[in-house]
Amino acid sequence: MNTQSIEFIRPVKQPGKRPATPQRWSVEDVEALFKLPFADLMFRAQQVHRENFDPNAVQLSTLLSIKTGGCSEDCGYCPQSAFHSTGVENRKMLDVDVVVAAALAAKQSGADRFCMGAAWREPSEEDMAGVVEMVKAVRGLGMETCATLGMLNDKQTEQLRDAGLDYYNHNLDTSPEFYGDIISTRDYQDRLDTLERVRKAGMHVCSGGIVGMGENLTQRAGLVAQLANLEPYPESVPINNLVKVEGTPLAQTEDLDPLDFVRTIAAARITMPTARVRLSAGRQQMSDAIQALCFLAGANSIFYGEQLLTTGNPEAERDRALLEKLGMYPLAVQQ
Ligand code: SAM
Ligand code: DTB
Ligand code: SF4
Repeated sequence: MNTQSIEFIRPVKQPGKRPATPQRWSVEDVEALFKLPFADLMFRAQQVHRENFDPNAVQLSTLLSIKTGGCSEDCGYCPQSAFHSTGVENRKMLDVDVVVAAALAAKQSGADRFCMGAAWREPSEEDMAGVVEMVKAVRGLGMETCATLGMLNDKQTEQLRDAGLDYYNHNLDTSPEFYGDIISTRDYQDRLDTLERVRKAGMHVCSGGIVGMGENLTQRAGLVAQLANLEPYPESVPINNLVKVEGTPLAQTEDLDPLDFVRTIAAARITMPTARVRLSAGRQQMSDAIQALCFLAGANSIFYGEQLLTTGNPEAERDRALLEKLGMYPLAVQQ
């Protein structure tokens, strides 16, 4: 056996170091990754993954929708937009004790991070008071906290940081070129500005996107390049496969070839070596085999629990069985 390859595949269990000068990626560079023979792409992704992480440990985040539906944005994929009739019931912000009970149940089920999502364009002052209480209480349970509340101003990022929020999720969603086909009520720069504020306040950035919305390969590569060129790139990168919800403008979009989804994960891993790449929405529609390929491609995080925000996710028991079958384990167990 070639000893050099053994050197390459030794897992490093303490990720977190980042290259002093991160590599800049052109859209063409990322496109070239997508066009590699599948085995070559997977090999490169595995090399990068194993240089930076224990390849068998998976981080588990549980999501809760703390405010559902009736959103004033027109995101074409989203069942919670007031522009689309999807049958999602509008629900006002949950009480703190309901959120804490859900977080505790998630912790007991094995999750290490709890992510609170709200169908807002941006939170109001009153909304922020409630969220701050939730973040403090969930942190008090010893879990990592994440929130996704829409656009934020400077004061709000500081409030969240002071409450102890570990991660703020705000997705770029797609490439700048395709963005206008999907959303018209806020622009790409608004998203970049919010990410910048989150970074400046000192919180970890969670930002990714959705594939399978009808974008072409260049546009898919464009999303990955945008994320990879953020300085620094996000600590957490959710890659969602579009969940097609009846009543949304994207409900009839043609399915993305599952291997192209796997390639997107691999490209994210190669271009953002120390990021946690999350195999996010769309797992309920995915076979175990494709999910296993995603882990091989460098995904090392999932949403864990029966529900995403308004749509379904695999049962926790099924996920535990899948991880066991693959010889993988939750990060919380490994620590
Ligand atoms: N309203 C806030 C915002 O948009 O920033 C936070 C919640 S929003 C639902 C969070 C993210 O969920 C979106 O940015 C999008 O990437 C993802 N998402 C929403 N609907 C989806 C769908 N049908 N399929 C896949 N991902 C979806
Ligand atoms: C992310 O990138 N995906 C999650 C989370 N961040 C907030 C949301 C997925 C939502 C899927 C559709 C739904 O359940 O409403
Ligand atoms: Fe609103 Fe967020 Fe859905 Fe867009 S993705 S419609 S901002 S809840």
